[in-house]
Amino acid sequence: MEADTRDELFQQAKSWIEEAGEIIRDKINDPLTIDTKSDAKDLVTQMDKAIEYFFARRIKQEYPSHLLLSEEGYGDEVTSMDGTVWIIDPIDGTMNFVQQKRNFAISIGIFHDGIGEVGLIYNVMDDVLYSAKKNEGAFKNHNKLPNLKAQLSLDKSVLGLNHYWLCENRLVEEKVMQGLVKKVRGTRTYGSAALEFAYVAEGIMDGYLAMSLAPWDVAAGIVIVNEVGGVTSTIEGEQLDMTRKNTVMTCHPAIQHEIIEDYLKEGRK
Ligand code: 2AM
Ligand code: CA
Ligand code: CA
Ligand code: CA
Repeated sequence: MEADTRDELFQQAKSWIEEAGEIIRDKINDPLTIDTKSDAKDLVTQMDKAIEYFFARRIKQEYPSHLLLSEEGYGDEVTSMDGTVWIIDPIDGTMNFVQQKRNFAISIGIFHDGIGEVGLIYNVMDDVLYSAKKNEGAFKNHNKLPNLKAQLSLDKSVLGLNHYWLCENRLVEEKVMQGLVKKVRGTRTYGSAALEFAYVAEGIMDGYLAMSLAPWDVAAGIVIVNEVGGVTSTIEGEQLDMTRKNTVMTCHPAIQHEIIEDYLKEGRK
């Protein structure tokens, strides 16, 4: 993608994300209609849908040739990453939105022919925007984020993990996760995958692992983390497939190999 096209898309997405954030803040104390999706803990509100619709309408009008890959049904059926694809989660951390009225984000990644060009993660209630353009660094509001620190060992790392890692799965049965959480300095759970990516980019967490995330949970985060020297892959070390769900690990490059080879990889020694 040409640099001026990337700039234009970035400016447009930034102005829309700020506008959408203002709508959410204005209505944060309005009564909520809360529905469930795949199970009783998988929540969606009318705000998730309204904000996604806000973006879908604008993108279709302004960029009719672009595709939208998004969570709540106003997007396109995206089966390939050819062309320009906006990957949007209107509210990432819906449970936090419902329970806490904070700690949620709007996440926008713009990919072109499979390459992440623009990433925006907006912590709406704190009015903090994490952003990046490919090859131009990452920012927290107007401040450029420094590259991740030069050195890091796993025993000094803080990892983002959620409770799903405690439930029945191969890594718990084989006592792998127990080994990993004992090895690291600490673990944290924030409840918004997008914000956890942003915190890895900011260097206040060193990694974040998730068992199953959709493209809209990770698209913006991948671009932002990449710009400060972080890396993102599946928990087996493979590249993510942006057309479907993946296991995900984003982290400081110094700990990636050890976590995958010594802990997560199927059939590790
Ligand atoms: P969401 O709030 O947009 O649904 C919570 O740990 C994180 O995982 C959030 O980023 C949440 O995104 C995401 N997530 C992905 N799939 C989920 C599911 N089926 N149920 C709840 N959260 C899910
Ligand atoms: Ca959801
Ligand atoms: Ca999400
Ligand atoms: Ca969502």
